[in-house]
Amino acid sequence: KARFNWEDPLLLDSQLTDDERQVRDAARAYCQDKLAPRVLNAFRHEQTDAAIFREMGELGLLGPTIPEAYGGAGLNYVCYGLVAREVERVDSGYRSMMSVQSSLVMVPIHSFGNEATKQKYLPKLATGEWIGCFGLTEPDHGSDPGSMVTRARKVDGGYELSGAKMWITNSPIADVFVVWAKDDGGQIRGFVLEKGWKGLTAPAIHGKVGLRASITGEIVMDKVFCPEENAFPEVRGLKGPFTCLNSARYGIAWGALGAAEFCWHTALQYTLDRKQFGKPLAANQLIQKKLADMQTEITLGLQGCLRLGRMKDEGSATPEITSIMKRNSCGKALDIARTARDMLGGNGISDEFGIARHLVNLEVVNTYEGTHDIHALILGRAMTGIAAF
Ligand code: TGC
Ligand code: FAD
Repeated sequence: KARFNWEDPLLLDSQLTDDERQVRDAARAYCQDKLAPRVLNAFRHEQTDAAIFREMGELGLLGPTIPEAYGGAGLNYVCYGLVAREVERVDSGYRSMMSVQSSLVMVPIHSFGNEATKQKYLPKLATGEWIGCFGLTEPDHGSDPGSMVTRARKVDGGYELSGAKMWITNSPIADVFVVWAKDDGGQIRGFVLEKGWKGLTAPAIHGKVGLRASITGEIVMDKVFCPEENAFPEVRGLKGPFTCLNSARYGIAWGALGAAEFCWHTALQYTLDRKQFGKPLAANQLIQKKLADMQTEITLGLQGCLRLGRMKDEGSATPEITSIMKRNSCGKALDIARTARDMLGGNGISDEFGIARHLVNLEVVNTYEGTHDIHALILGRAMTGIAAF
């Protein structure tokens, strides 16, 4: 007789290959042994530990889908998603650090860079020796990056970049900057800049109430010279940055549910342990309904993520499906974190229990890489043919 597995009702585990399970288990062991013990301090004191990049690099967690010839692990997208889920189970900030490096820096260099650029940057980004960041958002252009005002003026031997990018993960500690700017003809192009180039600075943004373990900053470019070979030769328009976002949004879809799983499991254990009115909180119908809602949304969401991963691996995924999954995972994870916070009562407010940290992190995750509503509009356009942006 089949037995109900409350933690994995649709038996996701059994739908993975042995290799995928191995990657998942290795990532889980690293995250629980090395990241979980650091996160409380990192979040409390807004400290980003750059050593994490090298640790992740050693395990092959940076650019996992990039071919081995360029230093990547050559894994499939399902593995990438499973890793994101494990990292974000500990903290969305750590997943942010990893996914920017992997999807938003290594993917564009691999997809759009010339051979010399790939050889120069990818191996060092894969080991974590170099840290990367991705500059698309500007102070006045977030959901509408097509209106960016950063300019790349053609000069002898290359381009001169001027402008400012805002809310950029990793930028203050980055060695490599993938930035998007409009050329003289008004077309969006991608450029790879390096720390220390004249006119390039990346001041940190302090005082974030979420994602405090992951440093965020600006990118300020005052006539930064970028040689021709560091401009992506072919890609033009928003297709460039959005190709990277398709990969990063997919990782977020898995990751947010990892954070939600942490909140669900913590709320379950807490309500089993804590007694009020002479019985465990878990003995109340209202509590059990909340737990069942969490279980249902996480189970369905993870199954959708796995399906999207398989579609990416077989080449049938579309950006719209990614919007469905990114939007659903973030919105549901945020609801779950809020409910779990409530179920822990006063302790839910303490950073010691991790729930409030996940809650404020997920507020960010629900906003970046396309807000919840922007993804609804992408889907609305796909159904109606009407762009309502
Ligand atoms: P639209 O007309 O829709 O498209 C313009 C061109 O881009 C192409 N395109 C895509 N290509 C590949 N993948 C996708 N997902 C694509 N989406 C669009 C499209 O085919 C078209 O190509 P072409 O050849 O015809 O020119 O452009 P729009 O200006 O109307 O776009 C509107 C909208 C809302 C879809 C878009 O701007 C959007 O998604 N806005 C959200 C902005 C966003 O996601 N920003 C993310 C910044 S990076 C970040 O947040 C990193 S946080 C990371 C972390 O810390 O983990
Ligand atoms: P806005 O675009 O001003 O949106 C504000 C509100 O208006 C939202 O609710 C939005 O849904 C809504 N809205 C906007 N347009 C419409 C419309 N047409 N119809 C209905 N509602 C609308 N960016 C990068 O490029 N690289 C990074 O590494 C990066 N990391 C980040 C890290 C953090 C911690 C944060 C907070 C942000 C990061 N971002 C990054 C930026 C992020 O992608 C943007 O914040 C996001 O795209 C939203 O843009 P915005 O903040 O300008 O909000």
